[in-house]
Amino acid sequence: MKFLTKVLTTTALVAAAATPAFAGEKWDMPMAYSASNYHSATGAEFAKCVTTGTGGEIEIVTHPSGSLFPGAQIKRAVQTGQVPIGERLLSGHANENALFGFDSIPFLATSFDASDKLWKAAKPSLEKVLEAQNLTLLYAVPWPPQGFYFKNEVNSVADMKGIKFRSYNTATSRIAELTGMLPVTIEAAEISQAFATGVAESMISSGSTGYDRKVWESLNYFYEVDAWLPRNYVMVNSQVWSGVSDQNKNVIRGCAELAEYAGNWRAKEYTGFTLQGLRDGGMKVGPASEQMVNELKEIGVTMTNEWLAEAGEEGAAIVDAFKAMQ
Ligand code: PCA
Repeated sequence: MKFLTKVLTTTALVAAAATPAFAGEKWDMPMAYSASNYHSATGAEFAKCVTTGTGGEIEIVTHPSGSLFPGAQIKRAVQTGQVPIGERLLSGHANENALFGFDSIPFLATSFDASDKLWKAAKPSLEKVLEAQNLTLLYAVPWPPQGFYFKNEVNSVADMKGIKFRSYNTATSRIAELTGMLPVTIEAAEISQAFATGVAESMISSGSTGYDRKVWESLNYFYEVDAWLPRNYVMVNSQVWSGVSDQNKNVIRGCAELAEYAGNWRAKEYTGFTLQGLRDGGMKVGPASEQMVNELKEIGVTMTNEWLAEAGEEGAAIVDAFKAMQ
């Protein structure tokens, strides 16, 4: 007994000596997309930057691929303090408040440059909406332009009728309805299986997500439509944030700015790389037919009007501010 006490005491002393004088806080950071994706890589670097910059006072540990919380639950987990920080697709919340869908309006902002301007126009409104939900925005990074994936060749909206379509937000569900497809909401982490089992047979997304999920195993066509560039964002629980020292807040803000810059750069690099990856996987990658683009643009007008009606004056002000930057 005496011996055991001695061993335990010695072990405790050794353990105490091995840990730094100040035991830092550990922040688990759920992320929804695959570890190999640039959003996740950017998040991992951001985490490292914060851990180093705060001298270990705050250690961020990322959990990609929806391994800690699936995408649809991440915002709630951060809001309620189950985790202090997390990353999510911003437009994934458009069902709560139309303003979140500002970046998924078809054909409003179709390039990285335009998407950057649209983000600048929308950011103050979005920060306000998030703040009212106990969330502080840290940084946001776009996805590459969105195009259509299909199993078979599609040249017009009529060709889409009846196809099972994977959606990821309200805009993608609506586009399916307006093209006569059948929407089913599925997280990116689950799509390879959904396509393999036939639960879905098409989607709108970036070349990046198709590449990450190896969709060439099930699908054959990617049509570059450049419909919009949605955005992921990193949020921190506002109560947790207010408990962070000013010095560490500065470090985190600095790391967030770096992450946003690096993420944007990576998004552009990843666009061409992943489209080539789809080709190498055996897919036909190219622009959509003129007819299909024209028909989708008509649908875009309908969806723009619907969004403006839902998002009210604040939504209209975002679009006006964006247009004034052109
Ligand atoms: N990939 C994400 C959102 C947009 C994108 O390009 C997805 O498909 O879930």
